[in-house]
Amino acid sequence: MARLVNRELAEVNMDYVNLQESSVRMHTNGRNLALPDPRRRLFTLVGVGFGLLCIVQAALNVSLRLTPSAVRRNDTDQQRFLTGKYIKQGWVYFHTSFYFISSTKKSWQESRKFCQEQSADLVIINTEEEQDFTRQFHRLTWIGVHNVSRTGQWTWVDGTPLTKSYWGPGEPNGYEGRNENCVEIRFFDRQNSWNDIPCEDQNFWICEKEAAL
Ligand code: MMA
Ligand code: CA
Repeated sequence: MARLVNRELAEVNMDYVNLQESSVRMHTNGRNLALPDPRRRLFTLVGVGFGLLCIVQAALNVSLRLTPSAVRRNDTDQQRFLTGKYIKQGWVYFHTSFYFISSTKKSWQESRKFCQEQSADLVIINTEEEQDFTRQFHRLTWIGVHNVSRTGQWTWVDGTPLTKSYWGPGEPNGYEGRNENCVEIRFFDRQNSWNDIPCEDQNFWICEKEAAL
């Protein structure tokens, strides 16, 4: 028993002595490192491994932020925010868009500016149902058609030319030589309800924001 203890003590001492010796050796080599070679190698490995993990994590962070699903999530957040805003402000939902029907009057340009400030634009009519929707309010209302640079080219506010139009009888006529370069819903009793009219006139207006819910 006593011998065993002694042997153990001796081994511990030897370890200690070896350790001292090697650190002294390393120190005298001028490298000033306190650990023996195998341990130093282990620490280096752990350090390099950790560094690599950090790089991988950083790369993942960057790439994840650019994935389509992350973009979709941001779009959805944005859409939810806008939807809440439109509902609170009394916009109405029809088919796949929100519409704002004004209760005050403005020029065509000012009306458009109002819509754009709400992330929307003056209404663009793509279907017969939408055309009927715009004339149910029985008011003179601006829609998103104008005569760009007075070339006689009637254009939607998104830049697309008219494919289907709903001009009233005898319209557009540039009445008595006037510059009638904007379009209003005027003959709301009939489906062909559009009239060209000076853009400076004061009218109600309809904004549209597409939002597939
Ligand atoms: C108004 C004006 C014109 C329109 C005619 C239709 C009198 O002028 O709105 O743009 O063409 O009415 O009668
Ligand atoms: Ca006219």
